Amino acid sequence: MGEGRQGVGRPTRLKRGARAVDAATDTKVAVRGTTKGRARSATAVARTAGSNLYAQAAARFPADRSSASIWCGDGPSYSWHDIEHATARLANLLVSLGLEQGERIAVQVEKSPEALLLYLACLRAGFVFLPLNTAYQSAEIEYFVSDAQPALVVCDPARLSWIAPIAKRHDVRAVLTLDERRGGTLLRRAAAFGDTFETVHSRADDVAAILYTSGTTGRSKGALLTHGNMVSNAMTLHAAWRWRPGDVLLHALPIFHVHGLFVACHGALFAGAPMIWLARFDPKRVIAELPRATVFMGVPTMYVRLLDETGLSAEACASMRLFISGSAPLSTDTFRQFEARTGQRILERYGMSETIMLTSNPYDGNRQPGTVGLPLPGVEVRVVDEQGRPRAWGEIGDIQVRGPNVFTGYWRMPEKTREEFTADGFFRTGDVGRFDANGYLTIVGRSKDLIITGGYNVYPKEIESYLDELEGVLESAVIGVAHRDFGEAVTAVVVPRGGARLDEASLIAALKDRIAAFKVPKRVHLVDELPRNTMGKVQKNLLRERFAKA
Ligand code: MLC
Ligand code: AMP
Repeated sequence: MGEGRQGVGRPTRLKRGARAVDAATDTKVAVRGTTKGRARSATAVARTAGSNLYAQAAARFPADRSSASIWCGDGPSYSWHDIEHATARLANLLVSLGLEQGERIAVQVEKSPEALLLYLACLRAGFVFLPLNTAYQSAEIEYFVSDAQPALVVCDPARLSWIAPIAKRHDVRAVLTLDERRGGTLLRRAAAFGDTFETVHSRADDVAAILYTSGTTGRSKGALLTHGNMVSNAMTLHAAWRWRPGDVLLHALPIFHVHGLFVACHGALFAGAPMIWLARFDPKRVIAELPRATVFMGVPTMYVRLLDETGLSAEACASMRLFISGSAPLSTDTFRQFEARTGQRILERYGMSETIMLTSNPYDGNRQPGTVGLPLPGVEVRVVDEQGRPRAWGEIGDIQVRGPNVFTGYWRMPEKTREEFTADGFFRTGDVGRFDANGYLTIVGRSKDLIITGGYNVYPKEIESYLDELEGVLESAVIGVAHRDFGEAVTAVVVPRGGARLDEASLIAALKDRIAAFKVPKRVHLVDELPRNTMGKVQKNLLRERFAKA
């Protein structure tokens, strides 16, 4: 399969503040599609497309469709017209592959505007988008493909040699490629299609995306998020965070998770706000771009790294109206240091793959450090005891949630879905917290055995099973220990099989070959035995204490 460069969106080179040249006049990129017929107005499309997430967003694109929607530094930039035309070409291509509505499209590609356009095209055509972390290696990809049974896989050309055989083994009908510089077969093939497409009609309960969340018991679960879930949460956040004309989002998050793809991109798209698009988080680059932006979203590790830069100052943030943090706990220390340096009080919010956003500190009221704020309008959040009885404020309990944003269930796991919902329809988050007298929620821990490192979730069980398969390993326990940069660092404690000579570096190297780098333990400690309670359960709290300073 040859890998060429091609343009599907015909992006324009755009100076900041300048209007985009209408894509139709850009003849630099050969586009063989037809443009017969005028596109109907976005509002008309939104009406006929029901709850389709793309249609709902497009109805809010700015009236001047030739203005910029995505700025990519020195690379090509996109107008709102470009988004409409490029997603139409891609949607036409997807339909031409014979995909049926509701079929899955698994995507593991580097961050690029075209990757976002592919997501939007899936929505337009009524397919289910399945984003995959670019760090995932073959064992992880094999599982997702076997479980989700996608009809199409889109991957980086550099990974085609090992992904294509996986796809073949699991009867995937087509594999296309996309790299971060517009190379690959996806765009080349899409360029042959027309740039108009009638966005399909979607019902609120039609599935728009599957997000895999790692499993506490081994198997990863695919959370099914509907068009209705996403539209309702996007509209709620639009109001809660006061998106407004003139906003510019500085986008530096990965786009294979809720935070970067749904919260950030939907926020900008529903506000008709342009995005400054950074392929990866680089603190110096973020600080350099701040004067042109008004909104930034990041995980706590990003704020810690911004604070390490001397360039972070009140002047650098003068145009900014909102810094948002989430995906992991933001320390009070980081909140205070950030305020002292910039005058900005970071707004912390809380959510998860299964529910999108649940709570937020207020835009106008007091942003209380150490808390994740108040339940968002329309979202019910309760803290309950082991019998499911509501706890009084100040008392710690399990956090359960209900609302139009909460997912419908796990892909082909009816049992698991039933277990995770209460009889009255609340979802058990697995997080533990308490409300204060003013209704602010604080997350104090998790009932699920989960490590959050730099905003990514790692389930110890999964890493233990990989470790236990290694030659010379008798058993292992994986814990999170406090880490200045990542918040928590994945740490393994390993018992060698009798006589086996193991060393830390080779165990780490062996895991790196198999699983995503962010899941690989930063340290491996070798011990003679694991501490156990009378029931035989490993006492991870003792291990956490013992290795806290390691
Ligand atoms: C990278 N590494 C990590 C890591 N990210 N290790 C642990 N935890 C992480 N999060 C590894 C790298 O592979 C590398 O390994 C080594 O650590 C150093 O990498 P780095 O160069 O420092 O990392 P970098 O590429 O700069 O990435 C750091 C980061 C990134 C913070 C920018 O992790 C990131 O973008 N995090 C955001 C995650 C996110 O979007 N979460 C949202 C989930 S949605 P080696 O061995 O190769 O040297 C969700 C719901 C909600 O949770 O509420 O939002
Ligand atoms: P994920 O399954 O990747 O979507 O991760 C969701 C989990 O991230 C939640 O269940 C919480 O444990 C955690 N999380 C998200 N936001 C916050 C926050 N602001 N503070 C603490 N934990 C958070």
